Amino acid sequence: MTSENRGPKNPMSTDYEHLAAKLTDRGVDVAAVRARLSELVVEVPSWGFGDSGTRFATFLQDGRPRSVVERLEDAAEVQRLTGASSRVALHIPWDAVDDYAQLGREITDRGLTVGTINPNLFQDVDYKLGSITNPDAGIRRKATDHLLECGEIARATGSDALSLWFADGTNYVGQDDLLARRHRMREALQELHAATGSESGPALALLVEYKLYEPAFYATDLADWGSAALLCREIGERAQVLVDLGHHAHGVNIEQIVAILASYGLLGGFHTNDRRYGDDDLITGSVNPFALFSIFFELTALPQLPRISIDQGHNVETKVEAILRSVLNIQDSYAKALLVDRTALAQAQAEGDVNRAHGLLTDAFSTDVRPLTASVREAKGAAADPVAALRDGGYPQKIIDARGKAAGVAGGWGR
Ligand code: PSV
Ligand code: MN
Repeated sequence: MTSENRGPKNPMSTDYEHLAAKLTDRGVDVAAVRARLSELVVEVPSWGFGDSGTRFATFLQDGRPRSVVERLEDAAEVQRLTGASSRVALHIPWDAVDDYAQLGREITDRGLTVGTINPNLFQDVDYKLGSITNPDAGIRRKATDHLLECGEIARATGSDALSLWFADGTNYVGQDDLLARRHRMREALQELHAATGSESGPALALLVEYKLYEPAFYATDLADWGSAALLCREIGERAQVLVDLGHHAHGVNIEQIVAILASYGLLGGFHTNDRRYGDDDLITGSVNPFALFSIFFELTALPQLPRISIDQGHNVETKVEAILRSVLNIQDSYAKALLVDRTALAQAQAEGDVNRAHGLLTDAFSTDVRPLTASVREAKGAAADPVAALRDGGYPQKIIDARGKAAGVAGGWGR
C-alpha cells in the first residue's frame, strides 16, 4: 500500500488544525513552538549506517553503505525526509579518505554539513592497556598524534568540534596507577586544546564523553560526568562534557546531570540512543520515551539546545529507517517538552503542589504531537510521514540494487 491510497492526501493537516486549536486554548504559543521545532538540528552518525554487531557477530545487511560517500547518501536521505538532520558526524579512520577538503565538499554538495569528528582510539592493538593513558610514552604519543590529526581533519572538512571517547581503563586492581593515568590523560588533552585554538585556525570545541564501564571492568579512566567535568575545567575553555544516554549505571537520573552541567556551562552535547541493559545503542526513545522527554524538558529551559547527536548501532533493524525513527522520536520529545506550561509549573512548585507540578509534565508528555511535528516537517519541504515516504519512495530497494546484497565489505567496526 502506498501513502497515496491510505485515504485523504494529508490526513495530518486536519489533525494539525485540531491540535493547534487545542494548544492555543491551553495557552500555548503555537507559532513560537513551531519556530523552535523547525530550528532543531539532529546530528546523525556516519557509523550508524554502516555494519555493526554484537560482541559475537556482525550482521551484514543488504544494501548497506560500502564507503563514506554511500554513508553520506543515506544521511542525505534522512535529511530529505525529516528536514531536521542536516549534520553528519564522522568517525576516523572508519571515514578516512585521502582528501578531506573534497570530503567536506561531498558533504555540502548533498545539502549536509559536517558535524563532529570522532577519533578512534579503541581498535588498535597498541591500545590494549590504554591510549592517551597508556603507561608506554610511545603509545601515548601515537594516540595524541591521532587526536591532533583529527583536529586537522576537522579543519579541512569544515567541522567545528572533536567528540572524544576513550576506551581507556584497567581490569584489575593494581594493574596501573590510577592517578598517573589521570595525569597522562590531562597532559594529552591539554596538548590537543593548545593545538586546536584560534591561533592556528578555526577554534574547535572539544567534547569529552564519559562511560561507566566497557571495555574496562575495574576502573574506566573517564567513568562519570563529574570526572569528565573536572577534566574539562583542567583542559581549557573549549572543553565540555558529552552525555551519551547509554553510558550510565541503571537508575541514574540523566536529566539532573544535564541540568547541573548546563548550569556550569559544561554541557557540550549528547549522544542519543536507548537502552535496557548496558550501552545497547537502540533507537532513541524506543525503550523509555518518558526519560527522553524528561531530558528535553531540562533542555528547553536553556537559552539554546546543545549539540544533539545520535550514536547508535543497528544490528537487527534496517539502518536508514532506524536513524529516521530516532530523529522523529527526538522531534516528538522536543515538541512535547516545549508544550509544558512553565508559568503554571513554577507556581505549582512554589506552592508545593507536587501532583499538579508532575501533572503538568505528564499532560505535555501525553499530548499526541505527531500532527505538529509532521506539519513542521512539511513546511520545510520534508515528509509528513517520513517512514512511509522512505518505504514508498523506494530508497531501500534502490540501495540494494546499487550496492548489492550482504557481501563482506568495509562498513564500520573495523570491517
Ligand atoms: C562508545 O561506546 C561510544 O559511545 C563512543 O561515542 C564511540 O565513538 C561510539 O560509541 C562508537 O560507536
Ligand atoms: Mn557515544
